[in-house]
Amino acid sequence: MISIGLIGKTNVGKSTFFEAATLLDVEIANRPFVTIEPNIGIAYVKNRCVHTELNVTCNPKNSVCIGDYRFIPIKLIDVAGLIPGAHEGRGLGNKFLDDLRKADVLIHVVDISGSTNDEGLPVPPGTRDPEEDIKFIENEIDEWFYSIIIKDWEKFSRISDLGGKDIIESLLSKLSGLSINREQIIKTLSTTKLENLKLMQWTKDDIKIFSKTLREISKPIIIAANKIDISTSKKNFEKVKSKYKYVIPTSAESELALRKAAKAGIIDYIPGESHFDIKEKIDEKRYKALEFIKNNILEIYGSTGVQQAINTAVLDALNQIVVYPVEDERKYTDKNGNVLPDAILIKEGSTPKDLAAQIHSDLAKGFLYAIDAKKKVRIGENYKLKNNDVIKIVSTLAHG
Ligand SMILES: Nc1nc2c(ncn2[C@@H]2O[C@H](COP(=O)(O)OP(=O)(O)O)[C@@H](O)[C@H]2O)c(=O)[nH]1
Ligand SMILES: [Mg+2]
Repeated sequence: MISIGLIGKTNVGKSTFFEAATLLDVEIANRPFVTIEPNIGIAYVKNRCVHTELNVTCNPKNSVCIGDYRFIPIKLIDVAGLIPGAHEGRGLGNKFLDDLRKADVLIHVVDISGSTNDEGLPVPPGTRDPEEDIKFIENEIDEWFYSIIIKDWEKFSRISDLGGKDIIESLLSKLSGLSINREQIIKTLSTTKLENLKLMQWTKDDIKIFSKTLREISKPIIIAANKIDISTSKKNFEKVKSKYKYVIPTSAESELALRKAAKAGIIDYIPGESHFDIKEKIDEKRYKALEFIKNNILEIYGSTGVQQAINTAVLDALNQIVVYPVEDERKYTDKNGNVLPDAILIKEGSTPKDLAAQIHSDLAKGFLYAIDAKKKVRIGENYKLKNNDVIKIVSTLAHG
């Protein structure tokens, strides 16, 4: 399952973001996981459910359907607050870095209002330049990557080169604890043009550039410009948004308030939407709080941004699409008759065989061909899956 690490210094709203994103008042039928640690929870990618196209009613199993949207579980890790020097073990540095290893993508929660100083203490809004936080966190993570890669480099490179080993294989095993795959190493080597050099020939600068590029490729950072509801935020957000690839304005506190109100039955609200409806008579104070969110966040930014940050992390930065495997291509069901039971996140550019492998290794081993259930045609081995494809896999080895 895809893991997102929530990073940032103290007091920026990481735990609020975590609580909001993991609060979904529904049960998933076959949840194949339990919460192991308090800082790990299940959040969801939101994608228009293919049932809306096929005019059927779905019976989700591995995900949930709310209105027109499928919510697909991913792991969210609330990483311990970071302070400068964490890569050298300062503060909760080591715990922080352990949590980070498991993440495929990072959401950096920034207090964009500038009301938290470098040590994570409250200061008047507008005092702190949030861009400093963006730079410092990026630098901490890059330094950490570099420290892992440079460690024992001389010995490592000698053993690899003199042993005639493939440099991709060597790097892959050196970096095995960091959730890094072969493809990311290959991409990093070609981006940095180091692919034809022996490891022993790499200079310190080569290693530095390799580390930084690998970090960018293997753990991209989405910036959640949080506390966007505070008046000093807009100016800071405008300044930062053009400088970084992914910057999403968020109000974690507002998203938490809306999800709690929805859970209590006070409003109708689908996470990530630009509107909500008040269902029952509420007191003046509550009404004002909801009006504030409507006028100052939803109507200006289109949503509270929490769902959008997660979607951007998974669908844009990690390039995932959603595909629905089925056993019966006419009824779009599994073998128990559940319509569109599973929504699978898979990398864009994947083939039906990749999909089979992701579901079960046996299914891939015995792979014969696949059927596009929407068009009722056979698709070849080189077919590139598209978002919201419904696919039947025909294999000599069944699974389950
Ligand atoms: N105004 C505003 N305050 C927020 C927002 N998100 C979190 N906070 C507040 O910021 C403080 C720190 O939040 P917390 O989630 O504990 O931060 P963490 O230390 O990064 O986990 C708390 O008082 C939150 O209520 C937001 O979107 N807007
Ligand atoms: Mg916290």
